[in-house]
Amino acid sequence: MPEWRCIGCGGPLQNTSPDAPFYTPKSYQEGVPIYCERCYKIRHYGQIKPSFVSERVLAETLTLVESRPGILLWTVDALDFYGSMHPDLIALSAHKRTLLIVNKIDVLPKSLSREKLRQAYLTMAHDAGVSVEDLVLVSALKKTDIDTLIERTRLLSKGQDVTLVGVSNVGKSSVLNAMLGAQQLMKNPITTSFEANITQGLIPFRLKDYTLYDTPGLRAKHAYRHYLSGDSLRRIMPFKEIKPTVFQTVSHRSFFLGGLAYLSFTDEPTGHIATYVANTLLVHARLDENPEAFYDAKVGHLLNPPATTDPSVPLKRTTFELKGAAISVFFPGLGFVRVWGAHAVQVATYEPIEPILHPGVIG
Ligand SMILES: Nc1nc2c(ncn2[C@@H]2O[C@H](COP(=O)(O)OP(=O)(O)OP(=O)(O)O)[C@@H](O)[C@H]2O)c(=O)[nH]1
Ligand SMILES: [Mg+2]
Repeated sequence: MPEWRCIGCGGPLQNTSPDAPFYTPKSYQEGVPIYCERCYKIRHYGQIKPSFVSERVLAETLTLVESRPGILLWTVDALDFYGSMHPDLIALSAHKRTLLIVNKIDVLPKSLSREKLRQAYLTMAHDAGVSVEDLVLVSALKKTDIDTLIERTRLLSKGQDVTLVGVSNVGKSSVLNAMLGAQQLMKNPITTSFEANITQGLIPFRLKDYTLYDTPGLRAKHAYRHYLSGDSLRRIMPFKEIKPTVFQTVSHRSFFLGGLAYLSFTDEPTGHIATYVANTLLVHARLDENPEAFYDAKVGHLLNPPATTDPSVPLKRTTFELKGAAISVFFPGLGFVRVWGAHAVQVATYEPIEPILHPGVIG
């Protein structure tokens, strides 16, 4: 029997041990696509079972992709560019032709100009050390610009293999489903979910001009999404267009992104900010230059997520000198806060998470 893999997640199917990974009660039939039980439960009941993919399997997948000729479609999340970065992919992009897909463009405010966004992402990619030959803004959810993506992919691949890569949850499988759907080939064959680590192995699709592969997402331990699941994860994920919250003054104030991070300003009579995070992540503003005690008392309750049941992760503080510039503070996994006219800000984040200062995508 040739290699028998689940069409939804790419895991190696077996029909002998119901409690072992990638079980199906069905039998092998040549050319018949079959889903493992885990995929079946995600697709029909939204029940998420743990991932079976180890760091070793992820590393082996990358080594395989690196060793074969072909191009990369590196998919990143439009709101979460820095949470979508990964050192192994930055290194891979240096010697593989790479088309950067900025997905989930539907969650950014519609008022932002496409051309300015394109330039801003090219600058962010360049500054992060990513080598890209081309960049396409898409929404797999709304099927925006999927035809453009298909055409650019065809031009860049010249018949060679095409592999979707990226950290978990950026929408690689959704992009692949959208590409297949736009060519009337198959309707959503690959399993997707708002939870992380859904795809479990390489999933090949032989198309007219090239073979297109989905891959398991790499783990982004430098981003909030890695530390949350269930309802808490759902609260930080934007499912529709975000409405920025504007605060006209920052003077002596602290701003809490749920209970996950905060920004604190001293005397800044001219400063103001706008927060670009999921609408469901409530931003709490407080006239208080010393937010630590308030945070400690309210985290998990008024300031949530995290829920009280989530693992507790200590915070660290970083101070940025802003000198009045218009700049964005990025919180990998959450989004960003645009700051205008402030001279300094103290930022508290989960300890493994590095806040990043960059001009970003807002003018
Ligand atoms: N708003 C929005 N959500 C999207 C879009 N594309 C994907 N999503 C959502 O993002 C989540 C993750 O999508 P997947 O396609 O499973 O992501 P993945 O990168 O394949 O994840 P892994 O298989 O775990 O690596 C799901 O909830 C999708 O519905 C998009 O264009 N816009
Ligand atoms: Mg996937």
